[in-house]
Amino acid sequence: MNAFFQKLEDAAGKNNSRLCVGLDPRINKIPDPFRKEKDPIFAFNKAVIDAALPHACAFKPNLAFYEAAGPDGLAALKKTVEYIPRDIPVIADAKRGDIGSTAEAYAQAIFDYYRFDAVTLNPLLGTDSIAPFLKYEDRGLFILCLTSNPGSEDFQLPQKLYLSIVRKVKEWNKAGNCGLVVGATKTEYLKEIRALAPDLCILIPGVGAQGGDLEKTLKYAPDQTGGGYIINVSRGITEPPGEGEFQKRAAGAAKQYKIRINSQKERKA
Ligand code: OMP
Repeated sequence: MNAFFQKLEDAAGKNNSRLCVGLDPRINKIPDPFRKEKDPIFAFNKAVIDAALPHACAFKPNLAFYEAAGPDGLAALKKTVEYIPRDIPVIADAKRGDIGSTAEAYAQAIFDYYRFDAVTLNPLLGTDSIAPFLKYEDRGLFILCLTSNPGSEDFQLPQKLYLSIVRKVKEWNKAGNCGLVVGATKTEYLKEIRALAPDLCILIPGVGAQGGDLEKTLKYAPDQTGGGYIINVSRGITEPPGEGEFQKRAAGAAKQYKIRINSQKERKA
């Protein structure tokens, strides 16, 4: 197992959790006490991280939300990556995909400057767009396979493009640094994806705000050893339901997701 996936498995074991917490700060949704701080995005993220840390195996900031806030947002992103304890992996949700020479710069930004442990990538531009990332053999690359949004029906489902992607990712995975992204709203396709890729780790977003089915997801997500998947929840934790103190609600939401994931695991065992 490469260094990133080993770190992910160690964190999952230590916290008994396959929950990845998405850090997607929407500036107009940040609660008041944090919004008044000098660095509202970082103050908010810090509160979410502290609350969710005992229940998480990874964090996944989506770069769009930081880019939307300009230079301050990017500074907050850097501070956020540095704040997360080193034994918990941090995944850059960047969905990068460009010609090789540009992909080179994207890879440097994500792995050398921000020092993320892993990244999400869009495979549409093919092998040379992924190659600069593949060179980072100790990191993780989660390649979009079948996404959670309605638009996945335009290109990914026709002619079963998602299965061609799985086959290509298996070719790319010589260093063991590749995984897949499959939306939790697409559980009916998860069984065939898992059958074709029994060993690849699958990052599964779409539970919570997008209404993905956690129970059905967990039926097919695990590999033969019971591992090899993580479930991402962003708004379900960063915009937790209920009234009262934010951090308590965020911790409660993360704990509940962890328990729900684990109870399905136990039922299957
Ligand atoms: P919530 O819907 O708030 O839980 O957020 C989901 C997060 O996962 C967002 O950052 C999305 O951009 C990301 N995501 C999807 O929702 N669907 C996908 O198919 C892939 C991703 C992703 O790559 O993480």
